[in-house]
This record gives sequence, structure tokens and C-alpha cells, in this order.
Amino acid sequence: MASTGGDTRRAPVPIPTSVTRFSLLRRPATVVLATALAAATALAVPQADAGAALSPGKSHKKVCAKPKAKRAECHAEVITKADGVTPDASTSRPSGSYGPADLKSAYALPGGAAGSGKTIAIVDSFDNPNAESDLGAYRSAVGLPACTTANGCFRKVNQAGNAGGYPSGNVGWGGEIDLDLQAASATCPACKLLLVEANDDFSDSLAAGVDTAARLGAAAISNSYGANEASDVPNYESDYNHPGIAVTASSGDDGYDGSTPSYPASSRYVTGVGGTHLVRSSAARGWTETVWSGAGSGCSSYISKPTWQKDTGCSKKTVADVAAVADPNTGFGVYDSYGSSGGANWYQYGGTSLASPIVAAIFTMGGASDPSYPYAHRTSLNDVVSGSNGNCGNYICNATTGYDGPTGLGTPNGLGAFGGAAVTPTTTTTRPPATTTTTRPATTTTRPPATTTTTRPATTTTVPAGAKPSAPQNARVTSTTGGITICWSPPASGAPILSYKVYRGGWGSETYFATVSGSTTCYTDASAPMWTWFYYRVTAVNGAGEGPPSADVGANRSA
Ligand SMILES: [Ca+2]
Repeated sequence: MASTGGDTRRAPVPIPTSVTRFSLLRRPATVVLATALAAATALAVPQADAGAALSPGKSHKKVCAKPKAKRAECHAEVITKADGVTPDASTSRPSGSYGPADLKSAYALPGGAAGSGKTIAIVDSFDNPNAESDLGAYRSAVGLPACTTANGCFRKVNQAGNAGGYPSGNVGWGGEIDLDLQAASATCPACKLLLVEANDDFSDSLAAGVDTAARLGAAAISNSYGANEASDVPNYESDYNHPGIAVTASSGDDGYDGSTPSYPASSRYVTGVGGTHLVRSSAARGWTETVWSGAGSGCSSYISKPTWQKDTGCSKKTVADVAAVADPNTGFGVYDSYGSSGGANWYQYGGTSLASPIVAAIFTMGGASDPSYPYAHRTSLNDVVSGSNGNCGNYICNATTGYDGPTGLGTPNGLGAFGGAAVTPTTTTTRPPATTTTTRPATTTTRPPATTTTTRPATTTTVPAGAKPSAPQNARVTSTTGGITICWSPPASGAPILSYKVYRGGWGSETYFATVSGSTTCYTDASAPMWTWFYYRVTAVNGAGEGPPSADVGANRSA
């Protein structure tokens, strides 16, 4: 797909203030990284997203408009209503969307004063006039102290570094700006924030904005945008090369498209950030991550392979380097009032635009800056081993043990891979015995005898009153050599469970598929064909009947 890049310069285009992404005026210059971003959009909404665990019955879409040649697109997606068009706005943080406490838990972050005094820079296109007030509303809602221009925590400048003379406004990029600022702030609550608003979405404007961010003292610079590589990307390398400053970039939201990766994620000087689907689990870590099917990956055609990157499938640089949550279905709650009407200003955002500022904030707290650092400290990353973002037949688009394209080396486990102290192994050792291992068996063993035998007969007649079981909990899927395996935890109420019914189909449209016994909590669908996405739901059945379904979870059988 990738469009060809090129030099096609386009005439100035009016800036759409509405819904969509970038647009705008172009700039002369030599440059442009971008080329073909166009193609991307087509792949966008696909089958992809693994597991709609947090957003059943909804869809998602890109936030920015489809870019023209020589421009970059922002990598944010927003959860929409089922129509796939209308952003699902609400008057409070969306239920199930992630915030500071979730990121702290999932990535074993220090919180507190970590990163205090250091600055995370966010570079985006166009102006969001509400950026500071939206950040204020966000921090207030999640219980963080104010971060304002007045107290020295927040600073907004134009591409030249001036407070004022901002570019024209753009609602799509405005959402991107809010996402970046709020995700960085949630990851490192004590960090300062510098917002650099590039004149427009032309690649040379964004590159100039990065130079400005470096000049103004950023510890890390996050870039949640990109464009398919074109032959002129080497011209931009100097703009993304700032020794002593960590520079991150999102890997894109169109999955593996068989051709070129996104730049600046493929820059030699940038940590390319891929994306995951992040959900809570009963694992010792408390969370499980699989590949977000939209995460970009691929082999650069123009950037030579860094010495620290040892994978053999790409002769030049491979995207990505590391990853963080990006699936909009397991996304982040954002307060965005720009372009809003009616006062419903909360949305759930995802895309690798979410992952980049998270990693930039973690670099800021950890203190490292060189993209080689995570490679030398890979034991402090959570290896992502399942999921896929396309069809390529190898690790460039399929997660595997160790390095893979969609998630790089993995996701942060503390600050160890980013310059800080590694998470002590003690934590890992202690948790399982105390909680997981010991407790579970006791529960499983005790329940059946005590409940099943004695209660069942009575239940059959007693429960009908209406006590059907609640929905099975923690539904999750993995792709294995034997098929797609869905597992779940028993419902919170309604024991004893006589059986579970498994439903399979498209997202939100599953039909009955199989029944398993009430003592089983996993089912392997060996008939799922390779490379096809299926979604599953499970219901529990007791003497009173069948309860409501679990969340939708999906997977692409890839092994
Ligand atoms: Ca991996």
C-alpha cells in the first residue's frame, strides 16, 4: 500500500476545522518525510483490535484528517459510538478508560516526585487554544495538582519558541495535543510540560518544532505523528538528533502494511514506540499485553541499522524499539473541550499517539536518552509474545519471544530500561505465592464440594427466582499452535455454575458456538482458520438460566 512518495507538492489546502486530521498549508522546503500516508487510512479500521474488553458495542476512528503528500498524520484514535463516526463523548471520564493509577500499576512506575523539575516536550501541528485549560480540567479530575503557565509547570510556544503567534487552530490535532499532554502528565505527574505547536503538518515544520523543543531544555521530546518514509527522510535526521535528550515517535496506526514504516519512528536517533492491547489479568504482574493490531512496524528503506539493533529480518532499521498501550479499546481518558459543544468533553483515546508520550515520560523519569539504552537493559521490559498487526510471516508483524516489530523489545517494567533503577526481583517473587498461587487453588477446590454437591439440588428449584449468574469476568484470548484459546474467570455471583456457553463471530455479533462444563474456564477453538479475526463472548448458566455475556475479546490466529 504505501503510496509512493514523492515530490508531489500540493497547493495550499484550507484548514478544516472539523473533525479530522491535518490539513493545511504546505511549505516550500525541501523536504518532507512523508510521502504517502495516504494509504494508511484504508487499513485503519479493520478487523484489528484485539479484544474490545473495555468498549463493547463501540467502534473507533482516526482523529486527524487524511494527510496530503509531504505531511505527517497524527496517530490518535478515538472511541466512537457504534456508527464508527460519532465520537463517544461523555461528561465524566469514560468508565474503563485508563488514567494515572492504571499506568503506574501496569508499568511499575514510581509516581510521586519522580521526574520533578524535568520537562517533557510535546511537538504537534497547529493550535489547540484550550490545551492548558483542558490539562487543568484533566489533572483536577484525576486528583493531581495544577500544572499551569502561572506556576511554571506548563509552557506553550509556537514553532519558533515564542509564547504567542500561534498557528491556526485544528480540532483533530487539538485532540492529539490534549492526548499527548494528558498522557505524559498522567505517566509523570511531577514533570513539567512544554507544548511546541508547529506551524502546520508539513514534515519540515514538525522537524523545526523538535529543534525548538530541544533548544528550550526538554529532557524528552514526544512525537505522536509520522508519515510513510520517502527518500528524503535522511535530510531530517539532524532535526531528530539531540544527544542527551530522549526523542520518541509513534510507529503508526495502520498495522504492518507490507512496505515502509513511519518516520520519524524509523529515525536512527528516535525510539520508535509501537502499541499494545493492555488489560488487567490474574498474572503476577496484574496485567497482560498483546499486540494492538493497528500498531505500525516494518523495515526502513533509508535509515541504516543501528549497531544495537540485532534482529536479522531487516537490513536497515526495524520499527519499533519498545511499546506501550495503544489500542483505543483499552485506551486513555482524555478531556478535550476544543471543538466540543454541549459540555460533554471526555473521550477515550488510543493509537500509538498514546504510547509515545507514555514512553517519553518514562525516559524523563529514568534519565536515559539514547535509543540504544533499552537494548542494553531489556530485562526491564515486559516481553510481548502474542498478537499480530498484519501478514508477513515472521517477527516483523507477529509478536514472539524477544524482539518483534509491533512491540520492539516490549513495554516498560519500571524505569530500568530508561535510565532508572530496575524493579527489584523481590516483588516478583513475593507476589505469586502470597496472592495468586496460594489463593486460587484454595478457592477452586473448596467451591465445588461445598457448593455444588449440597446446594445444587436445592438450587434448581430455589434460584429460579431470578438469580441467574452475572457475566464471566476477565475474558481474554491467546493465539496458540492449537487454535485460539479463550479463558475467563467465574462470574461474581450465581454459583454453582452448571456450564458456560461460548459465542463466536464478529465484534458484537457473536453467535452460539460451544458449551463447556461449569468447572472449565478455558476453551480452545481449534477450528479458527489462520489469519482470521474472531471475537468471543462467554456466558455462565446456572439453575436459573443463562446470565449476561462477558466482554468481547478477539484474536487473530497467528501461530
Ligand atoms: Ca516480544
